[in-house]
Amino acid sequence: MHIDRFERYWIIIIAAVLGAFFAALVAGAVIFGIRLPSTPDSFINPLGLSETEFANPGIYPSLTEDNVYDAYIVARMWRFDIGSDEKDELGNDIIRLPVGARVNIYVTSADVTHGFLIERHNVNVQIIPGHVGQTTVVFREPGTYRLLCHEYCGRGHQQMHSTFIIEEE
Ligand SMILES: [Cu+2]
Repeated sequence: MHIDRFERYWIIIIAAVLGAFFAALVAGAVIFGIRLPSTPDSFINPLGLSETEFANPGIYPSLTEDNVYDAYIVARMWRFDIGSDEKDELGNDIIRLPVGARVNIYVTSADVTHGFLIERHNVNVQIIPGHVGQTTVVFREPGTYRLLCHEYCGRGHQQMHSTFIIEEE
């Protein structure tokens, strides 16, 4: 079969571009751990959170593993309830954890759709009332990281954030 010289070049270029896209997809999934949003892990009645594991929001150390925590977080207009006694000047929770902490996050909303993003970490969850969002974060570097609501949720949205302070042991 005869293929014209320029047509052959174009076939090679297109094959190379498709190969680069596929390599980026594989690298994103394998190296950077990027996953598509999946269906929620469980459903919950947003009006009856007081009868669920979200009745007492907080960060609870794992009973079996060192420096592993389970976090139950309720987003509501316009704050994240993480059960911390330490607050910033706006009344938002401040969480202190040791460096290397692995946190299994369970988050739900008591009212409207919120966002859940921890800066400089691979955490970006949409919080939908009635759904339980689940993700895991490992704080490898000491520092101060904000947790932000990044979905517009009403007139107090811009003050809806919390702070993780990761400390050297
Ligand atoms: Cu918001």
